[in-house]
Amino acid sequence: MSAAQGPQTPAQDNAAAPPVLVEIENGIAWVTLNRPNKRNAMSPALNQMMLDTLEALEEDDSCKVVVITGAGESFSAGMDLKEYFRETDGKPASQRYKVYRAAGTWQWRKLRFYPKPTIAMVNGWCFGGAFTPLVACDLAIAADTAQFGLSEINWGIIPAGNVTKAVQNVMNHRDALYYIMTGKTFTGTKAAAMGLVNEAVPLAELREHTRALALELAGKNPVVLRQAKHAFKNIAIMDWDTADDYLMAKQEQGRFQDPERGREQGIKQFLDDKTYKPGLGAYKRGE
Ligand code: ACO
Ligand code: V55
Repeated sequence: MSAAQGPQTPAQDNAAAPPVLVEIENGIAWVTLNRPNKRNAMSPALNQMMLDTLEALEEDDSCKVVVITGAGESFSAGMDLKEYFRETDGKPASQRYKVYRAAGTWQWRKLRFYPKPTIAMVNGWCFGGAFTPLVACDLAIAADTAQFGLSEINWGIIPAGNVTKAVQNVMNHRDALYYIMTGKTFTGTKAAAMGLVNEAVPLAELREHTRALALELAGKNPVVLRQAKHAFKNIAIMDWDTADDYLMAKQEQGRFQDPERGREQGIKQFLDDKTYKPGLGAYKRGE
């Protein structure tokens, strides 16, 4: 399947519907987890299709930005307790771990260092395993009414599947342990206040708001965007000296990789042409 082609499929709600829908509009790939009857719980089939979808969009020049959201009233109710856990419980560890690893392959291995900007658009329920792709996306916008929860404790497991690692990356120590240990839900508004998402907006404005952000990113130099996000994520584990050297090297690498020579355009348009001020906006691309 090419994620980028085909008719724009409206959200379907039957067992035969594909578990992921993709619609490309003005450079934005809207990727929808599509098991609304199961609150978009992540099944092995959904995980495989998300991986295929992200791989196809990676090579698709019509996709500049990826938005991940959920069909219906849920973003995602986490891992599918029936298909992902119960139905694999009886299998040998080798087979079980293959299924588990396939989830992580798209949820964080692929997504954290995705070459294009990624936005999680949290339209509703967001539980447990859904925190992994949520945090692995560069940015996140939630409906103020969305409900989040690290519900693992409620059914007797710890947040695995790298949920705990994801949470540690973006939540503070007290908040993270509070929600890991209580399993209580919290709203999109609270998620924004804690910095788990960038912003919470009314549900009716969620798509427009996300679209505006995505279009802003789609208009920026894609090479520099990729370098900037990868650098930010990579330096997390470096000391100052190593980070300094890495960032300098990354910056120099970018100059070789950037076909539009953004840095030179930026300097020229400011110093010579006097057509813009870098402090107040971007240089004109395609000059
Ligand atoms: N796994 C499997 N099936 C699920 C899941 C899930 N995570 N979440 C919802 N479903 C299914 C239900 O079993 C039900 O299926 P059925 O219609 O075949 O009986 C259907 O989706 C609808 O679910 P309801 O519970 O009826 O929906 P409601 O809107 O009342 O509640 C809510 C939504 C709060 C999201 C509830 O479904 C829920 O608590 N889901 C589990 C959330 C969770 O804790 N997920 C695990 C996180 S931990 C982890 O991911 C490792
Ligand atoms: C969890 C999540 C997983 C997984 C195993 O949070 C456990 C529980 C995101 O994937 O593979």
